[in-house]
Amino acid sequence: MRTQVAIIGAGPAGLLLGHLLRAEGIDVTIVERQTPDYILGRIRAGVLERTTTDLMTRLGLDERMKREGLLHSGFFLADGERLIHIDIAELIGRHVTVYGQTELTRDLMSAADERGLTILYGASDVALGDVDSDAPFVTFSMDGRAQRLDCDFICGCDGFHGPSRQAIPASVQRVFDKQYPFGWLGILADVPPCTEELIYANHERGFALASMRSPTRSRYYIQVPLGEPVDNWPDERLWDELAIRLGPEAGSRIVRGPAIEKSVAPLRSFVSEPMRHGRLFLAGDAAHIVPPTGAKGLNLAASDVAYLSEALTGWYRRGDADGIAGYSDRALARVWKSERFSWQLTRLMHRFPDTDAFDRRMQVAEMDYIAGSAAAQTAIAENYVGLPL
Ligand code: RFL
Ligand code: PHB
Repeated sequence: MRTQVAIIGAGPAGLLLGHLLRAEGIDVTIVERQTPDYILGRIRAGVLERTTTDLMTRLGLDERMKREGLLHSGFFLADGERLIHIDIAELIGRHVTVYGQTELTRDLMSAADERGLTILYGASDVALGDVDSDAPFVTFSMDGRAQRLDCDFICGCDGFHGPSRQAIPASVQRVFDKQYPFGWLGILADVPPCTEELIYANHERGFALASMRSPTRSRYYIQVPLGEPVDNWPDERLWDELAIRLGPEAGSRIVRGPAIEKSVAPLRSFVSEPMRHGRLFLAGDAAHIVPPTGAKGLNLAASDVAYLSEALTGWYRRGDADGIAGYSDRALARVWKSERFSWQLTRLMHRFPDTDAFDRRMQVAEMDYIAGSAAAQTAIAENYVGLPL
């Protein structure tokens, strides 16, 4: 088999990139390990930046997102009894859109056939070959048969655990890794949300987040120790804990219901540099992870592929190699700013096992500052809606 651009991974990064390249007439094949149902069963991101929704608009795939997505003009930071409103629309003049990653992925998957985007699901043993030559290739097995896909470029959009990052020699790779001593236990339930806007709460028992997917579907998270078994949290115990951590006002408005999904995700900050090696590019979680506190992971995947599609289009349209050469630096500049924001918000909103009296006073002082400073609120809002591309 032959294609111009081989993409590994049909998550948001791979699917968005595939569509952006197809829109420029570039031939693309995506090789994905899982089945479509498995991918659509992963409950992840909920908040989309304007940069991400603009890409869906550019692709003409925003019809359902515009109809069903919830435009949010602000969110709350809670600290004990205090609620600080970050009015992003007032401060920055932009909104974010609450639309699940699952829905975005579904829209991109459904449009693949009509746009000529080939996706090979169920590929096992995916491996990358000759990435630093002019003739890279991808091998895999499908239906028990060995396959080889020759291409001009490989885009590694295969998430944190995929093979693409490993294809970059350790001698040229620099890894930055920070693991947090806690995870988020998430619950999805078909009940109305307790709040119209998201609430990020720093409570003495640990962080909690009230989020949603629609007016009838809620998504909540609580901070739990690393390695906490989900079975320790039967639904009722989790609802009780959320009611405490979200504070009396929001807590009393919680509507309880059976969990549709419940899982624990560890928190991590991670960057692998560079994001290009020869004819291999990394994008999204394959290259970097942010803790979910800033709602940046999916949005960073989207900005990476916006840059990457521009670089590859320049190559195919004009023979311009500058975009390709500059991709890694350009993407990393934005990645590190999102890493900073996600790390800072994580530190501010969580109770760490070693938080001492001084650290706690620092959190309170920072909350005081944010509560009383339009400049501080603007800085948070500017990052939350997404820095410009
Ligand atoms: P993905 O989504 O992991 O997709 C990678 C794809 O590659 C496939 N793959 C392989 N294919 C072939 N061969 C192999 N060997 C392969 N290995 C893997 C996988 O099957 C998969 O289909 O990475 P991508 O596309 O870079 O997208 C990244 C986002 O998924 C991620 O950053 C976000 O979900 C992070 N995130 C959030 N991001 C936001 O922007 N806003 C949010 O509100 C937000 N909330 C969250 C989140 C992530 C969470 N978890 C569970 C980590 C909340 C949570 C709880
Ligand atoms: C979610 O709804 O899943 C969500 C929202 C905001 C975050 C993280 C996750 O910061």
